[in-house]
Amino acid sequence: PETIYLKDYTPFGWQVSDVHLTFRLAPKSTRVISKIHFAPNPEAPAQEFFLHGEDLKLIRATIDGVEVTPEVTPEGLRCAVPDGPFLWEAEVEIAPEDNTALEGLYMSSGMYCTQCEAEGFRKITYYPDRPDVMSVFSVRIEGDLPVLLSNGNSVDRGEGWAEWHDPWPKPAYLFALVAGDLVNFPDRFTTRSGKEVKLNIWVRPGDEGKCAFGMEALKTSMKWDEDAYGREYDLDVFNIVAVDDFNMGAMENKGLNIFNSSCVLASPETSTDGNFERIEAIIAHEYFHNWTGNRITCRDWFQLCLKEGLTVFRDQQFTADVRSAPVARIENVAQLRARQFPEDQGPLSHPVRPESFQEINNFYTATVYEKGAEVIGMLKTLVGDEAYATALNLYFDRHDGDAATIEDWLKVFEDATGRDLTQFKRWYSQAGTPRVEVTEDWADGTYALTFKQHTPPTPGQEVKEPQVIPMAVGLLNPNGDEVVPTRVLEITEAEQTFTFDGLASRPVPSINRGFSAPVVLDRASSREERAFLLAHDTDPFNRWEASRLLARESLIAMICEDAGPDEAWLDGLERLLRDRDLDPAYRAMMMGTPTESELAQVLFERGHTPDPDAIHAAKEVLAQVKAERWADLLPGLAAEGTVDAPFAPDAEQSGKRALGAAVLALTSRLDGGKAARAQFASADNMTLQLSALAQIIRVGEDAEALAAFEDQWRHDRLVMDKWFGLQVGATAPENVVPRAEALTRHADFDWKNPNRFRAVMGALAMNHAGFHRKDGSGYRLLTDWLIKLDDLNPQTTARMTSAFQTWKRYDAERQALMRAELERLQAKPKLSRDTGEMVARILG
Ligand code: BAL
Ligand code: ZN
Repeated sequence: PETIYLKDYTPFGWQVSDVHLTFRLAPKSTRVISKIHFAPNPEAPAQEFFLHGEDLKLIRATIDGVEVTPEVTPEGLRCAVPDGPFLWEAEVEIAPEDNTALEGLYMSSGMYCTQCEAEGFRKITYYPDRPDVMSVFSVRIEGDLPVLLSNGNSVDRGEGWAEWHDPWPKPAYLFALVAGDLVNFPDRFTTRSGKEVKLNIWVRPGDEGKCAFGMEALKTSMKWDEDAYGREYDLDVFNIVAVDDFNMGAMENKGLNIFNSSCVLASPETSTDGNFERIEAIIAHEYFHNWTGNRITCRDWFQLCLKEGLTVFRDQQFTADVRSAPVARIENVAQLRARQFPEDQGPLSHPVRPESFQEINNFYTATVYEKGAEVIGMLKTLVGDEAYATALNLYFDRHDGDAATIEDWLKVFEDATGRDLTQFKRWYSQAGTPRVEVTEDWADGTYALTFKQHTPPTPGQEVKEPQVIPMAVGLLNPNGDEVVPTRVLEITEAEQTFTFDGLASRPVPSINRGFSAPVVLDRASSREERAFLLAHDTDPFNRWEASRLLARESLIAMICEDAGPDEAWLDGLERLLRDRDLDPAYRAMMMGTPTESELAQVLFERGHTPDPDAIHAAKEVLAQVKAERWADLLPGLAAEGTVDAPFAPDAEQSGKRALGAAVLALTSRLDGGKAARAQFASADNMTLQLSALAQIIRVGEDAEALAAFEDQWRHDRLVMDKWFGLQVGATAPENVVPRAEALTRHADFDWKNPNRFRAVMGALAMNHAGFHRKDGSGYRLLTDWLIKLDDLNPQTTARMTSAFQTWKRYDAERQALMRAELERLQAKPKLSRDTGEMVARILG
């Protein structure tokens, strides 16, 4: 397959002023008629006229009304064209019902829908399918279905047809069409300048009762973007559609967002608090794209982080504002460490702005999204809130209607602040997680902190230059009082020292407060110091971090030295758990421990070969010790974790339920699951029902509860995804593969549905000790199914190969088993470009 390079960017040779599309819908033979006005692009070099097109049957094509016979290839068509402006008309036939890749126009449960980002539009008609070609679209849909939707504003409609017009020029990846037997959940929003906007959430009949939360989240997001960024909505209508078969979470098509139904439908009975929080964030994210992504889009796909990093940053700010800021920050960092760090520290490592790819779908990654957001957070920290706001206003003013680049983005900050961001830009070009070694000095009232930064080599990048690292630091005196409040140290050198004068005693530093930079800190600190920070740090993130490090080191000592759990840490944690002034959500987080995968990574970095069974066993012992040690404390905490009010999915109630769930996980180790069974029987919301079921599964005698759950929920696909996933995710390591295997034979294992496939296979890959069974059965089962899915859905298959990205951490036998499975996948006849690229990168 061809590799595409950022350095080869060339503008398209023509501009497109307007596009008229007519769709005559039929499952096996949809006709798409396009009329497109092209005019030579004065900014572009001379080139042949090439339109992208894949899996299309060309019926006819004309230029200025005269029939032409283009040269058609599997990737598109070439044609001789006039020197000046011309009208291109083409009619193609496509078969949405046969489109299992879920890219382009496809069918899901009888409804037509589209997914065009990144390069799906070329499966709809011949077109310059690249984000820098922006045009005004008019669409006519003809089909025997009650609801026919496309982007923009409704122009007119009648029985079996509808016409739409989107006045805002857009690239083809933001095109969308939906047609089906849908019902809507309507509302309205008045923008701050008084414009009335109709809002709709479109769902399959029967799902109307699951729209209210999403609608509230949408209205809150619209208001927040006005208040926080001064951005108003710009069409008469905003439509959201829920679709069952969807590769991603959701898609920001202009005026017609399409959502994986799991990311928009919610009710207390069927959704957990985690689902509610995620749905709120995704609705916000897609809505915020209207400005950061749609009004200002990307010049090319290498600039993906321009819209994704910024929009994730904005949705994280939103969540921090509408929920608890410290809890949100801890969740974001935990997510970054769980998903982005392994990517950045393994064979799939790539810069936030990649410089080459074979298949762009493989770069919708945690690095582009989450590290991309961290980079913007650092920029904001460096320039300050006010300058950030000025720069963003300049960005919107200067680039509205543009397909922009990272250079454009950084230039607005340079122009707004006078700063030179040349060195900062390395965050976009250098892959890998920087490691920062910290040493300190104390003499005559002066305290010195020395930082040495180093980024290990990553594929294709052996040598790294120093980056700009905003390091937020505070100092505490030995009594626990803060003597130097948070100060941002700007590290720019490979090694750099910062001093603090006039201190009465040697301070205890709190470093990288709020996780001001996405780096790994290497600092030799004592247990006592961490316990001190756990008790006294004023920065809630670092207080949590102190507990995390204590937990991690305790577990590592248990694994490597046969030590018992760290008593001092457990005492410190207990004091904190007893502190009723602390938010229950925060205390629930404090009760968490590092994931097994994270422990494996730390062991690997320290020169040990991680043993997944030993890691799992240590976590089990630790949980048992906590349960026994805190037997008296747990009932009180359980009471604090009980909600005595009608269900609300807000931060306060969900924090309490999170504490309740953390307590139940310990209690069930003392009572054999009795409390969990009682909670399961009486639960009137999914959060309680599922946290109870998880403990019942963990304890072991779960057949009755699983059957009852299935009986209760077999009609609900989204709830059944939880049922499929949990019994693989929560069971003992030795049961994981047999259970996953048995579930693939369940009548409702609809493996062509990405959510269902991910429920089982994702849970298998995420269960560390279960997936890494020494006999290789976990690797084999996953690969069997990836081989099967690749023919139908390359995108989802390719994403799931990342389960193998950490293969070099493990012992020689496991490495050989994983390599063999990757090679088996690689040898599959007709392996997709998506999966082929991923496997080759993982194998290195
Ligand atoms: N643009 C793809 C889905 C999302 O990031 O919102
Ligand atoms: Zn996005």
